[in-house]
Amino acid sequence: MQVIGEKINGTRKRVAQAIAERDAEFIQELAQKQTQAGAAWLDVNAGTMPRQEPEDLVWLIETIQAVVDTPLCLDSANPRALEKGIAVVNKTPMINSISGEPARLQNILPIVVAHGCPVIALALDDKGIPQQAEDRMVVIRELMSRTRGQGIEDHRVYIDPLAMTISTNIHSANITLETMRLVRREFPQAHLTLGLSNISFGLPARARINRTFMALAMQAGLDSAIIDPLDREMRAVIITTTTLLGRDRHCLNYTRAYRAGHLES
Ligand code: THG
Repeated sequence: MQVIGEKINGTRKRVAQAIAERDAEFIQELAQKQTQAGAAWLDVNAGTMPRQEPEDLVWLIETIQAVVDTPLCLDSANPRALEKGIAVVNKTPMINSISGEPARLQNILPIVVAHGCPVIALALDDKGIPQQAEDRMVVIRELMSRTRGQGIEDHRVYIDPLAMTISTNIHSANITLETMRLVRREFPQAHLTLGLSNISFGLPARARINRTFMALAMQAGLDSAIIDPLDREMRAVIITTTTLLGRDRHCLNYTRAYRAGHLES
């Protein structure tokens, strides 16, 4: 499981405040803690104010890179912000994201190609997020034909079938899981990722829903996720599920994690 740390996100109130006040210490602590907890990537979202976003993203990147060398996942739909961000990164970043929206494909795919970035591809287009798994596959097929057409190998694409909250549609998790199974069959070399915490928006005890959904999603093929790396129980779920799915010979990783104290509450 490649963990993409979700915490540096300008749509979170406390992070928006830190960005506005140029509170480097707060951001740097989030970067260090997520890195120590094993995040392979750090998602960086500067918020959605179009005038501010490019310079805020650049400030976030430089602030983070002053304390960690974890590669970044630039979370923006704004090509200008992505270009400015890519100009200051130390390591090739993941681009979060392209989608089937024509403008986004047209403006962001060339950036991905020019810089050789791994890229997240969202199962949505200008008509929104399809309600049925088969219709999300239609969008995903179009995206894969575009990335392939640009010479991007499938293993550099992280398909995001989209996790929407179950609080407004009780079938939401099922649709996402079904889409993932279809993706796994049709695009076995591509990665699957999710903004997994979206699944629990609007409900109490969100972490419990997120952790249980992780186990289900891993069985459906999830191999990467934008999550809170500081959730120790989530980490235990990931380790245990990996073992249960037969990807841990002799349960070696599980017993090692136990001895390291990762499986204690
Ligand atoms: N797909 C892709 N990128 C994404 C999303 C996606 N980026 C943004 C989002 N969705 C994933 N990131 C988050 C970040 C935070 C939360 C949910 C998704 C969140 N945070 C809570 C809060 O801020 O109150 C609680 C967590 C906390 O406090 O640490 O819910 O779907 N490609």
